[in-house]
Amino acid sequence: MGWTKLFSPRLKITELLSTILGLFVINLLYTALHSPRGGVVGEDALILSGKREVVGNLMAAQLGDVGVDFFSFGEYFEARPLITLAERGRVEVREHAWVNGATRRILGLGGVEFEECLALHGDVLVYSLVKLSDEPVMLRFRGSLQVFSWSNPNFRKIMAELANVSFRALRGLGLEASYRNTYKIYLASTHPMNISVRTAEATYGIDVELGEGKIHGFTFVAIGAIAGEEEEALEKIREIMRDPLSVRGRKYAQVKGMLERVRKLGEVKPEYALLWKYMWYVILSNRAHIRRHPVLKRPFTMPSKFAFRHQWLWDSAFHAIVLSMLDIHAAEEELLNIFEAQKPDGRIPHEIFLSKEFCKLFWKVDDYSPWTTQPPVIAIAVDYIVKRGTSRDFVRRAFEALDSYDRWFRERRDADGDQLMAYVDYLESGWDDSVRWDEPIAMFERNPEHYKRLYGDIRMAPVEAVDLNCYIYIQRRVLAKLAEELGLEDRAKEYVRLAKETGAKVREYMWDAETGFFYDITEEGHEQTKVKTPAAFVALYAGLASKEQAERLVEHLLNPKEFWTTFPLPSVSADDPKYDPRGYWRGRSWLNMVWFAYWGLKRYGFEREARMLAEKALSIMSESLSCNENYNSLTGEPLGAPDYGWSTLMLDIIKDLSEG
Ligand SMILES: [Ca+2]
Repeated sequence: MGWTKLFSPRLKITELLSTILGLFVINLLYTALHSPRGGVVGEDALILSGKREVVGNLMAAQLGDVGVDFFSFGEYFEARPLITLAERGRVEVREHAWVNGATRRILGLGGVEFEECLALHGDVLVYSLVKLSDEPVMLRFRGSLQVFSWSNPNFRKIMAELANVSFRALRGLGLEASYRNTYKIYLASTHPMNISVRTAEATYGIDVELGEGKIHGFTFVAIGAIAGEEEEALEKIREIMRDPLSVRGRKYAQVKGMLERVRKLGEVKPEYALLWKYMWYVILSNRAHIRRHPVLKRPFTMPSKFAFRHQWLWDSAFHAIVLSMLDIHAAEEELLNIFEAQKPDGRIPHEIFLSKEFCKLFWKVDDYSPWTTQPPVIAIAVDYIVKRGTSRDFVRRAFEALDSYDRWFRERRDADGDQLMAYVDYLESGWDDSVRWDEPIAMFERNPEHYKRLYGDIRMAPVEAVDLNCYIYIQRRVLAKLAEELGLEDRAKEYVRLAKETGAKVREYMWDAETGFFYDITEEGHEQTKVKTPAAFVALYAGLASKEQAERLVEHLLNPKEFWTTFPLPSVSADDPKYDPRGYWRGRSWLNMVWFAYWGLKRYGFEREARMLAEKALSIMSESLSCNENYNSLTGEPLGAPDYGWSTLMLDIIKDLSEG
């Protein structure tokens, strides 16, 4: 295999020269592209100053002070840190630019200047540090690779056992780790790695001596592979060690290609131009493709490669809505995995894990999906795909999937048969920790046997939620349209009737005239829970509110004491005693709710209010140049996962604002 030659402590001089020449060219390119304030200069370049995150296919990484603080490879492996200096010294960041998905910094370490680059393309990560000063220097690095833990280190050993994880030091090469003998990862370095292996983790130290002159560098590579393709992976490592900048070149080209496609959508308002480009980068970069996965057969979008690394039902519906603006095929793919995962009883599952072992550990279910569903917003995405032009095959496939899904709701989420569906699990609601579920969970805990008799699998007293039933109403309207398109007149009539029934019940039971708001109700007894949340504004989106009800809802929406906070639409009204501006679904703001409210307002003719709402959210996102999972509703601070998929729903709104 010739490992000794490949991983000799120093790169050969010819290789170094080509590296340096490459760096020189790239430096010129940077100088040409990089404006001092980090704005966009080149038409097809996305340049952000100070951004630390890079993503590939299953890989994601985040820069630390020096090196890579955070790294993950699907739901298989992670590292904190992947590579960093063993001893903390004074680090001076002299330049930091993120260009088309790769980072480059000029660092001063104890007076010596280095150029540091991090790039990720596909399942290949390259980190390099090249000395720009003359004096010789000795650097000591350390790093690690661990079994993926989903933020619970206690899971590591269990997962290592469930998935037959192994770590192996390869003489002269570096480290090999294997997950279920299927997904593999290789770590390699230009300088020898001193590796120690434990059950669920490997750690390593690397001594890097860089001699006099400017041509010395250190390169660290991580490559993902699949069983049977180990040789190809090792060959790739050899190639990259010869030409580390090739990975960055491929990343540039990939992102440039994305931005060229986006350009065809036309211009948007100048104040949103940079955010627009960046959010397109986010939604397109979050796409992933897993080989040899029995359910995730097509590419799909991860909500965030930094926190949520598999496919979720309602996230994917939102992703499909955004993707349908640019690429109908990608939007269809987003839903086809989900249709494929549909269970024989009609349930479309909540999520599809990359790791079956993790699903088992978290949900106690021996499958890639748990026993729950998620907010049924797929029909909304299907409607967008149909409107923006799809095939008859897709229409038929979507009708079949949604038809049996709706039947499943009737059979399994409507114990009292009133055509108002119930959430029976807080995670199923998508609003995981919401104040809405505090009382239903307490009710369940007081008498679990009673509820188990009604529903079997259940973790809170059944709630006929306002948003859920608006979604069901819309789903039935969409099903009626699809049936009509397929020439199924009777089915179309049936769904029109079912939609009417659900719609009428939402109006009858969920509206409270005294406070002028829509509330969730308990399934047993139909009592309103009186927790004010933006779920009520979905009634505007669905068109279920009367004109008078809409006016009263808008008063709540525009009230700074309720929903008109710094970042609008907190997940519970700011006058609720449990409101916490940083609380997860207990006061943070989420962009999918802004999207529903925006189109809901427009539907009732509140054009000015819709624009004000969008501008309030967009100004904070533009200012911080962020597309986070959620925001502190009081301060506007970006929270949760960075580069979050459904927050790109704001692309749909930017387009509308720019055309209007
Ligand atoms: Ca019911």
